[in-house]
Amino acid sequence: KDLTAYSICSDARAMIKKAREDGVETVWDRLEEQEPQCGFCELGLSCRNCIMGPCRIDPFGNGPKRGVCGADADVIVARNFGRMVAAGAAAHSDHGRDLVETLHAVAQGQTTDYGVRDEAKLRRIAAEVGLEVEGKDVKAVAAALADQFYEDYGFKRGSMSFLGRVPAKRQEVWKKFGITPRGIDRDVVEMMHRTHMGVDNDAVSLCLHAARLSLADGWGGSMIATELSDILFGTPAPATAKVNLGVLKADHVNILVHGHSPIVSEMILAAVRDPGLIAKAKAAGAAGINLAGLCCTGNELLMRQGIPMAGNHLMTELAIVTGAVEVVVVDYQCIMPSLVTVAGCYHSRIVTTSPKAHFTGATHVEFDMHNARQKAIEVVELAIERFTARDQGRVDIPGEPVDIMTGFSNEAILTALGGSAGPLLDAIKAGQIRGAVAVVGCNNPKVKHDYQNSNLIRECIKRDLLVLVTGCVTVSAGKQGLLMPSAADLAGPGLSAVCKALGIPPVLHMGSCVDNSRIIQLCGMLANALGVDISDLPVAAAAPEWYSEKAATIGLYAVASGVFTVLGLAPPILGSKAVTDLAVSGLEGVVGATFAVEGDPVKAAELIDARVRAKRKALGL
Ligand code: BF8
Ligand code: SF4
Repeated sequence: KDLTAYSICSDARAMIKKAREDGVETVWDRLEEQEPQCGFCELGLSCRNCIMGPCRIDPFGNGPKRGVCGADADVIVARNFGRMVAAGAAAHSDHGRDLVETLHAVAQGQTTDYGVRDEAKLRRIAAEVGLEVEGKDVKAVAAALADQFYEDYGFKRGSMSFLGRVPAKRQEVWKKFGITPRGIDRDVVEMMHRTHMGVDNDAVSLCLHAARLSLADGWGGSMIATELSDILFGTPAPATAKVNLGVLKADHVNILVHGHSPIVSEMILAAVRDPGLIAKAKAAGAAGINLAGLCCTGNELLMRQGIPMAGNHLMTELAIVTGAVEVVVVDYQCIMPSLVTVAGCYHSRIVTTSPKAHFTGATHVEFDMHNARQKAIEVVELAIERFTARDQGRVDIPGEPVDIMTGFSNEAILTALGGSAGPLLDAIKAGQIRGAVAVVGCNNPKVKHDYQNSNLIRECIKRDLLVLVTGCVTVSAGKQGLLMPSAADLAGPGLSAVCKALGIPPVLHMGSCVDNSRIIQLCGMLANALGVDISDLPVAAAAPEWYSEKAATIGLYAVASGVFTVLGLAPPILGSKAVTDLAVSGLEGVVGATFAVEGDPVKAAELIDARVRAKRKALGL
């Protein structure tokens, strides 16, 4: 295949070419080897939940219509989808749990490596969730907040902490259909229970519980991860940074952080700024130490610290192919096991840091609350040692970095608007901004890298729709120049004028994937300000190039919160007409929003535009 078939990005294409020359296998090669992929699995019609199976349902011919236990296509598809959503919620929420544990350790004085960087936010959040803050010192407030969040994970008596952010009308909807989330771990575990052979054998019942558990993530685990990351590491504020593989520096020790949690990456950042280590790097012949991010842990450092982004999901192998990366430090999630193999083709090392995420062949340097600063120093020392083994003749860093603007937390957005959502609502009412669209999620080698992500954004801003990005879409947008105020020239006249007046881009970077919780919180604030439900707002979401279980969970909590969501690739549910009908139409009558599946960015934008038009009309706008 021609290189242009793989990616719209020149840095990606250059490194795919180099990978071939260097004999390095990439994700695209392995996808090709897997093709044709299993049609039963693609449709969600295979089941291996027990060892009377594995079973598969024949969707067309005269083959079996039931598994050995008697489960039909609807039940098998719904069970599989339910487990997918549970896995995604578990991933986000377990990441959030690490932050609760860190806050707890800070409160108990068990760590000096971490602390509370945004005390005002700590106090504000603690008061919001009903805790007494007056006259208490920071450690006491932190202790109480950590305890309260621990309960959100487990056997919660009473309402989960952040459900007060959910508009009253939305809460009524959840109550009516029995999908108010009750506890993060509880709802995830219950899905594992329900999908054991012989428990929940009704597709609608399974799908409703999937919705409930996704809400436990969006308004629970992910939201806790976001808010505690801000409290511990600082609430993001607008800043500029740089993106693409050009952020690597040929004469520097290059360290990449990859994964999701800021707990490890923030310590690596502190270590690369250590004058003693910089001196060591210089003594080893480097001009300095350069840190850049990949994927969501990259987003965490980008949002708060302005650290450059080297790439998104499909760029992770290619970053190593530059030959200029000494160490990739990873925590968890979305880290392809292949990275160890790719690193082995160069002088690079993959350093794993979490007791939850070991990779055979990687260097394991386990981080915990008590040793993190010291371990980060060891990792940087390893990178300096690796620099001395680098073959400069194999180094090729493609392209010039592109400028991006970042840091749009809700706090920052409200500040930019002068303190309240009022001006945003006025612009929406006046039709200057017709609506808002969250374009989020991943890359997937099944579709051309960054094509759908960036073109859907272009189509939305053209239609005066403000775009909010998180996760790997951040990099897709950033590399195309869409995260700079100058991109206002590509927007429709109304959005363009608002952006120019405020000096902001038409595409706002709101963080990592757990930070999609910022977006639903913003939706809740807008709905409350108008006295309506989230499903009444002229808003939508899209995950054009999604690949992960986490993205399925995000999509479902968006829909269950009332936000119409367009997926660029179909989830594995098409083997059940009942589940598919529910997803693309039936849910409208339940939660006031549905999914749509559309891979063409123009058509996807038209679907979103139609939704925005209908919602504006219903609001009398
Ligand atoms: O949580 S966007 S590829 S890195 S899953 Fe993964 Fe997808 Fe990237 Fe972040 Ni989100
Ligand atoms: Fe087959 Fe039923 Fe067991 Fe699934 S749960 S593997 S359909 S027997």
